[in-house]
Amino acid sequence: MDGSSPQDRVTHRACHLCEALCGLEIRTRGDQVVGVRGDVQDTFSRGHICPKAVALIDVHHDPDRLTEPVRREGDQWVPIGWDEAFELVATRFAAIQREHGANALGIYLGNPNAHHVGSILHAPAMIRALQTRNRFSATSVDQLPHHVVAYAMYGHYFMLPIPDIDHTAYWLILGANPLASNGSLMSAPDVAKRLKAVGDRGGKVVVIDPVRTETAEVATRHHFIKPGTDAAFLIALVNAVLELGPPRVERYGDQLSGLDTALEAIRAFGVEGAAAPTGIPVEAIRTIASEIHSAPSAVAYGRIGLSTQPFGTTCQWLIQILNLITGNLDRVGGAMPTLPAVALTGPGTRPGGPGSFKSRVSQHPVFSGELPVAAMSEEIDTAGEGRIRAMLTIAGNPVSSTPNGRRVDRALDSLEFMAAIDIYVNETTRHADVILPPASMLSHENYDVVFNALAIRNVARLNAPVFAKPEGALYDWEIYNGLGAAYAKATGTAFKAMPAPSVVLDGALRAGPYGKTLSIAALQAAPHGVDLGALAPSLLERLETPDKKIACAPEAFVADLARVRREIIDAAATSELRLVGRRHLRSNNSWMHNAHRLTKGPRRDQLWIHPDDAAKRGIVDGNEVTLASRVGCIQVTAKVCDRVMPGVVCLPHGFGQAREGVRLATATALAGASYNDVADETALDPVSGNAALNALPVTVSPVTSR
Ligand SMILES: Nc1nc2c(c(=O)[nH]1)N[C@H]1C(S)=C(S)[C@@H](COP(=O)(O)OP(=O)(O)OC[C@H]3O[C@@H](n4cnc5c(=O)[nH]c(N)nc54)[C@H](O)[C@@H]3O)O[C@H]1N2
Ligand SMILES: Nc1nc2c(c(=O)[nH]1)N[C@H]1C(S)=C(S)[C@@H](COP(=O)(O)OP(=O)(O)OC[C@H]3O[C@@H](n4cnc5c(=O)[nH]c(N)nc54)[C@H](O)[C@@H]3O)O[C@H]1N2
Ligand code: SF4
Ligand SMILES: [Mo]
Repeated sequence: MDGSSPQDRVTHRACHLCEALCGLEIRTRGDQVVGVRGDVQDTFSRGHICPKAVALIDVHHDPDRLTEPVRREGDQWVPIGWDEAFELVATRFAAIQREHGANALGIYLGNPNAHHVGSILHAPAMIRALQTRNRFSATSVDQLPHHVVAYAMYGHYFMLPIPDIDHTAYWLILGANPLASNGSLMSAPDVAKRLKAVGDRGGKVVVIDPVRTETAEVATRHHFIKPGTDAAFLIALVNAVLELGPPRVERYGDQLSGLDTALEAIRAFGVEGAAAPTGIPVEAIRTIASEIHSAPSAVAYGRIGLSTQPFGTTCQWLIQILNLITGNLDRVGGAMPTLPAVALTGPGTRPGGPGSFKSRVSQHPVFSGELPVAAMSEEIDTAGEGRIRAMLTIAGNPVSSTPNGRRVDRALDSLEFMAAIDIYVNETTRHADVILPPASMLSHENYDVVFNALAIRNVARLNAPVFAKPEGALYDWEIYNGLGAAYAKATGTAFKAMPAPSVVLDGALRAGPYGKTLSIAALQAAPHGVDLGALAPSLLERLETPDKKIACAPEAFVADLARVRREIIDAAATSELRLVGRRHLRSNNSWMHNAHRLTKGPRRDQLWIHPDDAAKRGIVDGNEVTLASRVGCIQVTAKVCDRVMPGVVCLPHGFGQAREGVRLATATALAGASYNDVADETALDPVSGNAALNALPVTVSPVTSR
């Protein structure tokens, strides 16, 4: 497809776009990328690739991608020098903080930060230097419940047991669609092949989802579940497992605390009572229980559909309990923590944990130094001491990615000053006064600190830059150093610039568990990656709880069962529709719609609605409809189909770039509206503060022509 020529240069490098860690072979001619394909020699991905990686060509060559710092003057963007840009941002931040207090500055970090070594290792120092406690990130519209559960049960927010899908005999998937997303908190190139292999070994894959997803279609079985009722389903399932025999917890010896307390609280619900509101027949739940009970190994895994709903933390806790009582926690074929080359747990790392304060306006919980992003707009638009008056966004698009996007939009517009470290003028950064764009990712050296640590094998890979950094451009970490220094100067504080990522990384590798053999040089000598072996049980010796035991019954989780009873089990049945999300192989959250290669072809922005629900409302396929929630409404196109269960409508997030001032030629021409313009910022999982983007009550009605 790429018409290669002998003069082409080939660089091998892993893709940074999603969590799957695919090795790429990138072909260039001069300063042009002419082809991207899978690196068949990659020790982990063995040539697997998806359409997003090929679209890196579009992103790199995108005429809308910023290549120099810009300052907004009216509706114009004027190029400025780096020193001027740093000084401007630093002096404005400093002045606003002097006038209104240190917390008048807010910071939001988006998802791409987790994929870039120069952000994950280097941003924290600059952020600390900026002295504000008003910090937010995409974590609280994503995986925060996993961290809260890991901290409470295992003593470290990053001690996340990863499903051992290559060895399991039974994979129960709840609220995840790895065939579209390529997996999350489970880095696994080519999930489709690995999922099929479960069946080929005689195992089973069972999917629990309100939508018959691509994953559901290839699974052994799929059960529709009423959105937001998974906590009840998991309680029923745990109880059904306990009916088959005592908990199989011998392997944990005396390293369990609170198991009886947890199980007693769960038993109080029974199987039938808990199953009733889920829409899944009790016999089906008993079947799953006996399959898990008799399988040589099994693992339950829940992602976005479980984390971003009103019971995110309780769902993730119950998944741990289920894996534990079936003896599958910390076992081959079950769920095990990784042992990454750059340690994210253990000595010298930050264990996380609840904050010592609550959010100012709504008293939301703070975890690991971050406030829930659902509270960001109210922290900006609510008057009073401690109100945010200036913002810095770093590789984040909260207008499209966080709840009540229109309120976020208005809040950002009301700021005294905003700066963004970003590559585009998009829905969010259009509100900035200054944008600081890092050089194209293809000119960075990269190492996946986070996703190597979440992979289904222990792997490591250093990714060479494809191009030299263009003259005058800066890497992300150089921007943090520049801004940190300028801020220190403006405030008379101290800032110590960080050395290049390769230096920090080399130290981290040498200090890590494979430090005797792994270093930058060793990784450079292995351009297709290093396999460090299959996951192995290690949780028990690595527990960081004070008593070195698994805490099975954290008080806040057990207490939340009362809410499960009140809001799921005892709730009166309603006929209201519930909105859930979906991803497509050709999307990447909200920011790749300017890539022509991903947006051509059929529309992917429609609202899926069940034929019965459509008929009741007089809606036919292709109709324009109004989707409304407590916070507002959007107009979308209906696609009538039975891939959603009755009572459920399904819409992808990340559309709706067509807003005034956005400079994305391809994206703004697309149809579609933003899911998060109806997502409700007051709907969240109160235990963690994670936004409840899914299972949202909505109404759908035809748009009547006037
Ligand atoms: N309704 C709904 N909402 C959701 C979700 C959902 O399932 N449903 N999913 C949630 C999840 S899981 C996540 S992770 C969040 C993501 O939330 P965000 O991270 O806030 O949003 P993204 O769409 O990933 O936007 C990434 C931003 O980074 C910029 N960017 C891209 N590459 C680079 C780079 O190399 N350097 C810099 N500096 N900037 C770059 C882009 O221009 C864009 O502004 O969205 C969440 N929102
Ligand atoms: N192509 C593509 N890949 C991506 C991304 C992308 O935007 N596009 N984003 C990346 C990111 S940042 C992340 S975090 C991962 C996420 O990866 P996944 O967790 O696999 O996310 P989704 O594909 O959104 O799948 C979520 C599923 O939850 C279901 N669901 C919604 N509500 C409920 C509920 O109440 N109960 C149950 N049981 N299910 C429910 C939805 O129907 C959907 O099928 O994907 C990553 N990979
Ligand atoms: S699956 Fe993910 S890592 Fe692999 S090529 Fe696609 S976007 Fe990149
Ligand atoms: Mo995410």
